[in-house]
Amino acid sequence: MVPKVMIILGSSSDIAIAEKSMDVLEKLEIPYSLKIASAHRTLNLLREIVKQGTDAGIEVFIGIAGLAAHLPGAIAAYTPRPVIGVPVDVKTSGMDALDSCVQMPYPSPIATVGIDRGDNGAILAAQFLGVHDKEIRQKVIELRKEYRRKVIESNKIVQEFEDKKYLVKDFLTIDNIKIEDEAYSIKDESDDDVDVAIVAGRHSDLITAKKVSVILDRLKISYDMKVVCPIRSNKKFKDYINSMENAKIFIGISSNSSQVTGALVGLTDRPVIGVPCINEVGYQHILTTVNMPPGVPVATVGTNNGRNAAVLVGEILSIKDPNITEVVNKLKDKKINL
Ligand code: AIR
Repeated sequence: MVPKVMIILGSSSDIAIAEKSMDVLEKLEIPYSLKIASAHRTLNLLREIVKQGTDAGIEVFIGIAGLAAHLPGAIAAYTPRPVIGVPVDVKTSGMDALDSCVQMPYPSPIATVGIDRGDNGAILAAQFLGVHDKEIRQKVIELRKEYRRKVIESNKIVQEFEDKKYLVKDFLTIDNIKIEDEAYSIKDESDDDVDVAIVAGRHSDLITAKKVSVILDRLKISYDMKVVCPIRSNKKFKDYINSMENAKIFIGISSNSSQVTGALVGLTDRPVIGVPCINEVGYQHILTTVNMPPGVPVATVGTNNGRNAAVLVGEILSIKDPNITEVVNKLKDKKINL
């Protein structure tokens, strides 16, 4: 049997993080492979694993590594399939590994998740597969509901503080709140659907959004684009995301506290790609985009790297599209330039 996902570790010392990925994939009943191959110590082995895996039909790769974590990048060099990077905290709190994964040059994006977030790496892989497979998509939706239920149920802890005399006077208890159901459900497709919805938080982020659209045009992938901020125009933001409910992939572009991607993951079960931007004082916002809690991954690409966000879309869609596979392969081999 050819697994759908291949997890590659830089070392056996990364196994605890890989176990988080395995637990999710077991739960979602997605077959996977687990290999150890270092980009620095065993590059030839890595190349063989990735090439043979791709040829056999692996659809998504997850690279897990610490320190100068060039493993996911090295995987991306040998496959047109999407590569997810999980940076591991070995030294410098994992910041070295994070930058090694996320700050990739065009046209080799790594869909980076938070430091040590093997669970989110696997959920993201399932979301990528779910773009082409309704059964997997439905399983991700159920998993998201489980995370949601856990948060709501955790409010029970408040009742334990019965000796706090001012707290017990609170009129608002979670049991009394009517909670609107999260709008995750699979809708019928129509001819008007676009593949990608691009959301920029403010007009100055359009410089980065434009880079996404130029490459998507060249890859012949349909999209819609909107500038809307979830904090300043909350209703408009929600209405727009709902109107795009059949988009296969969302791209959020923002700086500061990365509220765009944070809000997007709450409103869709689809993969969300995050492009952190540099704000007016020159501070880049990778951490506020990438370090998402378990259950809600954001596939983060490098700062201002709209072009890599578009290539990542191409890679996700390439899973079932030989034409896009051919273009991505040529692009990576420098046989064409988009
Ligand atoms: N690593 C291995 N080859 C290249 C890199 N960056 C990473 C491993 C692990 C860390 O280095 O992914 O997180 C330490 O590896 P080890 O084998 O010395 O424990």
